[in-house]
Amino acid sequence: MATFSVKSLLRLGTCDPRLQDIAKAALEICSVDFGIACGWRGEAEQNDAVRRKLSKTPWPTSNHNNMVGSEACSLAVDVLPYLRGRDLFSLSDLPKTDPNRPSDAEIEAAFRAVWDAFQSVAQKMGVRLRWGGDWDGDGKTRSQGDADERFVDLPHIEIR
Ligand SMILES: [Ca+2]
Ligand SMILES: [Zn+2]
Repeated sequence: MATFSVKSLLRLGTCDPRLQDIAKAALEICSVDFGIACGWRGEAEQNDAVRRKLSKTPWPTSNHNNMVGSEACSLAVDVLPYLRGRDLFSLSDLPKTDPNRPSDAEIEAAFRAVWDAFQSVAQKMGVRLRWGGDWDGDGKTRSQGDADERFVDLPHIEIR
């Protein structure tokens, strides 16, 4: 049985309970192993993400900032696939000449596999999700020719 690491579980624990259930069920059926890079973000973390161009929405307008009362209840999760036993963020940081670096197509395929698993679980649960690789939900990413996808955020999955 596939399980998340303690770190991933802590991050997932800051998310809307529906997202937690979907992520756990998605891990069981996904063709690639993955962890949770981010759930809820506080003010400093959110504004830092905007500065680093990882997010476009300043605190408190991101779905990563959602709260219910005083409790974190992120409506978005950032996933982190593993390829060949290493996490994709560290792999994609490798120089292009490094033979261990996956191609851009491999990287996108890994994120899409995680998205497909989330989507398949969510549809059965009747929850509508949106993926940061295909914001308009037409099935196409920017690399597949969808010029409307101006902000590519492959790790990001949110509740609509
Ligand atoms: Ca699209
Ligand atoms: Zn995100």
